[in-house]
Amino acid sequence: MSSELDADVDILIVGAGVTGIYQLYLAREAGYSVQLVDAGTGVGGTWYWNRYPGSRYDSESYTYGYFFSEELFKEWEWSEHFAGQAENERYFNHVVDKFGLRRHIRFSTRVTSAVWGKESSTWQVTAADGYTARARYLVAATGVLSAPFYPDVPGRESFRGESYHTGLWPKTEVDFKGKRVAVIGTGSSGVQVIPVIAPDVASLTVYQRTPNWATPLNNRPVTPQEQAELKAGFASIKETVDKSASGFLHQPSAKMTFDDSPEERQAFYERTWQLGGFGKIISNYRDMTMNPAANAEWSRFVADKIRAVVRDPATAEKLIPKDHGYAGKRPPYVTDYYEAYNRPNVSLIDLKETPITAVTETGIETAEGLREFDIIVWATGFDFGTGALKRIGIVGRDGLPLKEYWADGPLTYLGIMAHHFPNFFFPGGPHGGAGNNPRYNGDQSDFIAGLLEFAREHGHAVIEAPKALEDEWTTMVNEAAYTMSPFKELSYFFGSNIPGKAKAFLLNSLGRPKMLEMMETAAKSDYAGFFPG
Ligand code: N01
Repeated sequence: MSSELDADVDILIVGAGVTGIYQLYLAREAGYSVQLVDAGTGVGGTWYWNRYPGSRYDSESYTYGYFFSEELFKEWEWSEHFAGQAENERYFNHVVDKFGLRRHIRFSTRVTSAVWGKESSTWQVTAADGYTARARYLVAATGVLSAPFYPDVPGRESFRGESYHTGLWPKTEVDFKGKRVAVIGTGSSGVQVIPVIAPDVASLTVYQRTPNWATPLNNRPVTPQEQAELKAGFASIKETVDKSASGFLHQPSAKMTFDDSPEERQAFYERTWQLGGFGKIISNYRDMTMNPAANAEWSRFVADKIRAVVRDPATAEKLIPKDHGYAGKRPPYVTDYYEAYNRPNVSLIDLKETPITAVTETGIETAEGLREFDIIVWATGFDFGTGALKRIGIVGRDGLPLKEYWADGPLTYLGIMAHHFPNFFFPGGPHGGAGNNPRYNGDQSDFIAGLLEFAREHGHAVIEAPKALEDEWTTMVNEAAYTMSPFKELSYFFGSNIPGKAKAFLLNSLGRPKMLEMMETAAKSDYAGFFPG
């Protein structure tokens, strides 16, 4: 090791979330020297940072963990079908300890710059605390929902009470008992936190700009019989998620919306309502997301469910989305969310009617006046997809900053690599997945491991995504954004929630099988074009 450097390794991984941990495992198994760094003080990524009350999976727990070890799958018993943050964090700690990975991880290390050195063909990495490292390969497993977003509200910093962002929740417990609380934002985070804190607080004021189509998560404990079935079913569960378009266990329905009579449709919708999480999209009528008339039918059904729960009709109408149908934005899955609005201590402010004008020392001001609070919860989301990658100061070949290369939106090969950025990989980044993220991200990590192995065997020091392949993938995902994706341009999947951000699609809606097919094609061609010089 060089005397001036803290680490001089084959592979430096940034991020100790689900993807980074798996990439670390693969690197260590392949015999590379490897260092993983993370800004936090513990592992878990999303499940380390988002520790707000109510934070939990809305994908089935056993499909969201790892499948690389049958022993791990069988020994870890998820207590609920949709496990909570604390359990998810325990799981990642268990994985890291079981496979002896912790000693490769350096915490409290926030990377501030990573510069490609042409002469040495290595990355020079620097962190905020002065840490420096050199690595042949740099893997940014920094996640898509890891750069928290605060809206630019005048006076935000002046608030003298407690203030928290759901994505940067403190490790110490926040005491909501008897407090006057504001929650700003009703995305998946806001709608999880609201019903959990509502019974404790003196008052809860929800500031909603746009309502979302929240439907029941239908969570419940995993019974001992189900535990046994999960263990016995490892191979078939793995096969099902591997073959599914989005990496889930839910199976698509064979039917179209208008194949059924209105009565049959109502009965089908009621059955679909009982499914867990994303079952309401995947196992709905096949045309529910892409046929506007079909989408309107299901959206009407959901709107009626909201009206049936929320006792005040005016509040119910405010909670029903009017600017997009179901799945036009990423829908949240909830437990007792709409019920919370029936409590006398919960009120809803519609920001379309009365926008926030300022945050003051004591509260939040809208056109209707000032409301005073003890705690403000900012559930205002993230700079999705590219936010974290653009913040870590990556500078590629010829001094090109990634931020500049992606000014108009990401350009990627399979959501893994970018031309101009040799020996740099970002599994779990933009253009990678749309569905069960750990499955897609794991595929990307496997692809990277295969590519590195090939380069090692054949003596290639530099790997770079060919421009033609990057163009091909970027064009494909951008076209599929309009032909295969239910998400509309108002969704943060197009960057629309961040003022000034280029409007560009940040997911891959082509499906997991297509990505796997293209990976296989690259491997079969011996990664033709990937080794310049
Ligand atoms: O963020 P969001 P999130 N003034 O962007 C509002 C995953 N996740 O953290 O819609 C007032 O969805 C904004 O309003 P609008 C999941 O993928 C998963 O909730 O822009 N309000 C919106 O209501 C999810 O999709 C789970 O009009 C402002 C909210 O803030 C993703 O993370 C749980 C505002 C942001 O919603 C992000 O969810 C939680 C402003 N200036 C999260 N700016 C699981 O269940 C923004 N808002 C696994």
